Amino acid sequence: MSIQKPLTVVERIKTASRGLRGTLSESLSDELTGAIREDDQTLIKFHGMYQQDDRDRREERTAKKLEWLYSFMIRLRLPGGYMTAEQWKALHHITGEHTTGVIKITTRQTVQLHGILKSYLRPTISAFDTVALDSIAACGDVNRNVTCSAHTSQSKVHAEVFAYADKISMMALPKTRAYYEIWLNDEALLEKAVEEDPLYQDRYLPRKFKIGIAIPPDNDVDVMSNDIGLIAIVENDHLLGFNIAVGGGLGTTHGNTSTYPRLATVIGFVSGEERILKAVYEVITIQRDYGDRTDRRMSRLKYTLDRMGIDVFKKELEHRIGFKLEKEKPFAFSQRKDHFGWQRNHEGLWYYTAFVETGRVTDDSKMKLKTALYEIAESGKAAFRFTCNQNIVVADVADADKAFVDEILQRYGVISFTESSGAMRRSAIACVAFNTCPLALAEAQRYLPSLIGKIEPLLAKHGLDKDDISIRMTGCPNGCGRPTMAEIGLIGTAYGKYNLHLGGDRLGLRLNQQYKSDLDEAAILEILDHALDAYVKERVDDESFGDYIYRRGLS
Ligand code: SRM
Ligand code: SF4
Repeated sequence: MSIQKPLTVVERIKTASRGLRGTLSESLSDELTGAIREDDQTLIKFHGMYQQDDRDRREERTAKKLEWLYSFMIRLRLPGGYMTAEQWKALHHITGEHTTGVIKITTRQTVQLHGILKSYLRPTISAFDTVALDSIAACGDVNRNVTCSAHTSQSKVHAEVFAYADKISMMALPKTRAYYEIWLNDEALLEKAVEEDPLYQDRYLPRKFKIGIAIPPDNDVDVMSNDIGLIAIVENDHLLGFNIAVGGGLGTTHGNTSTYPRLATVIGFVSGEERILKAVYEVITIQRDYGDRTDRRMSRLKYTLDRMGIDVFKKELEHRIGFKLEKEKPFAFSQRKDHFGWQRNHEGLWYYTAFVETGRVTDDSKMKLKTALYEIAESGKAAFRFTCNQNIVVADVADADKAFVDEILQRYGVISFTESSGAMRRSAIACVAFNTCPLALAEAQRYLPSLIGKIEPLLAKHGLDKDDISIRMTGCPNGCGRPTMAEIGLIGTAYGKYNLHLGGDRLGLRLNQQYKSDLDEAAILEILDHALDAYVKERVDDESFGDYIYRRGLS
């Protein structure tokens, strides 16, 4: 007789939460602590917030017998990463009030604000609400922010595809009104029955769930890293439908060999809005019903899929949707980097993609990006779009306004910073890591820029300074900066130590492999120096660094 494994603690918290309410209201009114109750720390994620503490100050606070310096991070739900000028102005002011002051663009095309004290959470959410922004389901065991290719100038069907990001996001929102009650003082549910939620029921999903939409030839969303990846199939500027890929996910745990990164597998093609949404919905219900709820390390869709096998999974999906998926259509990606500088779309609107190092929008000695974007927003002459590479597009600028916007970008150093930054630097990604991420083992966004500063002379020495070799760093193996999809991946193992991964491609279609473990900076630089030297001598035609390493193998 097999012994059933117990459900995880998180499962108990979700089902007992009365539609994600828990005791959040009581936690918020407790003035004796800057923290919230333990179970509420799980529930608050479903509302788009995380309890964190300043890790730089832990030791000092502990020595003084003080509570850790708790604060909260808020992540907005922003399907397709789009914001109006009005919304940007509000975001700017909100950031200036009770946060660290930095607007952090994430690798999933939205923004996070850090350092918000408990007492400022409600006012902050309220302020976002006045401009129709929310953080519902930006985190937690639900569908997260739906990403969509950011470069509108690349395709005439962008608007049509982008609309799917919003439709999917709305379809997969939890039905509970808890967010409005707790954060926006809507009338409390009190003793009334909890809202019915046919999709999430009372247990939600076994784990986080992610959906991304790519429009070939761009794969700027790294579509294959998602639980569901939709690849737009476009013929003669007409959207035919989507290839549907399932089971992407990058997180692993050091030392736990059952965990692995996985790229999504394309299982077919689907067309027609109703069918497309139905297919997405039912992939989510399969994960809801078959995902592992006894071990959170093994509960993402990728593991469910590998346990079931692709054929059984597809059969189950077709049974649930009531029609057969068509054979996948051919598609090809040719790039996933951002198109920096000015681009024009088919309607004559202009788009400026600015380089935002590690996604931190702020004013510093390099450029006054935050001031520039605010001045543009105040003029109402542009909207804003975030990219999954942590950059920003100043969007929808009319021909007549281009010079005006350009002058602001010039005046505050945004254009010169974008143009003068090296190719590797501009395509790099680093996750947040210290000082706010509780899971960080090593630095990432605070360190990668200086490491690249040491790699740049090596690139110059080997004549590779114009080559945008992709480098991505994370402070732990959870994969928030998608390091296993880079040509050079650096994954933190301990303070100042990283596993070095090599051999990914530039299109997001091949994972890299671990080459060496626990390297310090000197060792990383030495290995890269040799590898770059060999690459220059032995590469074939226009072979990329990642492809060269992959062909030659790691030794
Ligand atoms: Fe992530 C957890 C930051 C994209 C995989 N991620 C976290 C937390 C919330 C730490 C925590 O659980 O307390 C980090 C907050 C740090 C902070 O202080 O802000 C965090 N993840 C981020 C962001 C902000 C990184 C960035 O610098 O941009 C990205 C926010 C995305 C968003 O807007 O929704 C972010 N995280 C990703 C991605 C990339 C992606 O989705 O394209 C991944 C890999 C893809 C995937 O999901 O497999 C990713 N984050 C994780 C995981 C590992 C999940 C797993 O299946 O094992 C965790 C830990 C967990 O869930 O237990 C995690
Ligand atoms: Fe934190 Fe790890 Fe994600 Fe980096 S990869 S933000 S260190 S959880």
